[in-house]
Amino acid sequence: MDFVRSPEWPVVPIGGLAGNSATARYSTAPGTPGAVGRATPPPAGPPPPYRPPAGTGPTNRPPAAPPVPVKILVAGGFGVGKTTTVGAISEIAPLTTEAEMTSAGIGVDDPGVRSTKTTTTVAMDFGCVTIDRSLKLYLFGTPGQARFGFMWDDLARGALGALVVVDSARLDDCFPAIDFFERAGLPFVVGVNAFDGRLALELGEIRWALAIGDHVPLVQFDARDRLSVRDALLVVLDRALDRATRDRKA
Ligand SMILES: Nc1nc2c(ncn2[C@@H]2O[C@H](COP(=O)(O)OP(=O)(O)OP(=O)(O)O)[C@@H](O)[C@H]2O)c(=O)[nH]1
Ligand SMILES: [Mg+2]
Repeated sequence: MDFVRSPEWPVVPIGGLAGNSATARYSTAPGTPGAVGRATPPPAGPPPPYRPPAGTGPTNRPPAAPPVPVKILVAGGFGVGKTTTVGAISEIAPLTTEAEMTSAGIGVDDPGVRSTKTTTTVAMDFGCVTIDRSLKLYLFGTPGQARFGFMWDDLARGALGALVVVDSARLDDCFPAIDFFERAGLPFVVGVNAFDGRLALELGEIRWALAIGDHVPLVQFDARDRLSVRDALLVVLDRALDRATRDRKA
């Protein structure tokens, strides 16, 4: 019978026979002291008390406080991008209440000629986003049509501020939202949703047309872009904190 050898088992180990010696493998020659057993005898006396590795044991620090919840409204006229705004930033799957738009809405609900919109919010949108360890925003999107206006009072309860989303091509649709927050005395920021990255008017013209005071921030943002929405919400937060600080001083 012929001698058969598996190709993956070389006859001579890699590095030659010397490479397979105890010295090469364990760095000690066979028979030398220390090759077997303990190199140094244990110290006399009882073993030291157990200490967990640094950073793993219990600490005296109090447990971290949960982030402060802040309620923010995302409001505005019909089809301006409120649901899109909440969905773009929410860290949870947003709660939406979208219903199919039917022919009954033709002539009543006008989302603009460019819109491919097929659904509309019939109650509210809900999402949340953690700003940092101390602050978490809870976002409530309002319905857009005037006939759902009665819900705004309830949605606004407890809110610290609002982002009023505006379509620059349909400015008149956002007047009720601006009136609402001015009357409610709630800090708000006007966010012009740049549909397709373009505004129909300059920001200065929009401010003039909406007749909002200089104290009301007016920002351009993209409702589909998370970072853009985040920046707009930070302006709302800034304004809300500003108001809260002033109220506390007064
Ligand atoms: N091209 C473009 N489309 C957008 C933008 N924002 C929203 N849309 C689209 O515009 C339509 C309206 O968006 P929604 O977020 O449903 O608007 P809404 O304000 O919640 O509408 P209602 O709740 O019905 O009042 C949807 O088809 C979106 O996909 C945008 O910035 N650019
Ligand atoms: Mg909506």
